[in-house]
Amino acid sequence: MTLDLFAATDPYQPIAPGAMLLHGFALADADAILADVQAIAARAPFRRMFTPGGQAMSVAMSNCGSLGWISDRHGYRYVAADPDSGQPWPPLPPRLLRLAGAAAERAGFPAFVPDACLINRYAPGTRMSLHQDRDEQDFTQPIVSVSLGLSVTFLFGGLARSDKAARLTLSHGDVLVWGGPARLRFHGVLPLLDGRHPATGACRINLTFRKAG
Ligand code: MD3
Ligand code: FE
Repeated sequence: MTLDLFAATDPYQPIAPGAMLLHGFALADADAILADVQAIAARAPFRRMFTPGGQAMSVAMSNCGSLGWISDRHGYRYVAADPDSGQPWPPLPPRLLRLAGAAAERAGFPAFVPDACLINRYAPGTRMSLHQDRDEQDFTQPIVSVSLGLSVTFLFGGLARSDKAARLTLSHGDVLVWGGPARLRFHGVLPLLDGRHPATGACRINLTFRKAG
């Protein structure tokens, strides 16, 4: 047998029970996804939402799908219409539905059909503090996240806020799937560093696909 000194490490790695990093899984679709995001943002523009405490979040957000996540002084929740326009959120493009389903299946969650896609846009300096995603109805459903553009340091903690968080770099085309025992882990991202990416310019785009209703 010959030793393969150039063997690549497996691009699809479990990072915790129930959590899988699919490195580069969305790379081939990246430009098409970004075109979809632009079309969505033309109808449901990115905006900074307010926390229930009255602080503007630093991340700019939009949504597509039959439900969209919002935050305002009344709290966090999913709604069928964009509060800025009164119109339904733009539909989830079939390409995005297929990508999210394929990633979930690859990570061991077959038959994932999201009804909500939250789109986060990070400018340099923008961060997301440690939180849990618990506004969805059914925690047996996974969450699929797609990272595009500038890389960021992602923090993944445990089930208690005080658990020490591990760090992971998320780069253009990476897909993360969180389900099972990882579904309620605390997570966040460090402030985005200055930079430019050929696909997005000076920003990072993250899409999270959820079965919210
Ligand atoms: C771990 N977004 O939108 S994506 C969020 O990069 C959110 O924009 C971050 O956290 C971002 O809620 C992180 C990775 C991610 C998404 C959902 C998770 C990790 C998760 C849900 C449970 C556990
Ligand atoms: Fe989250």
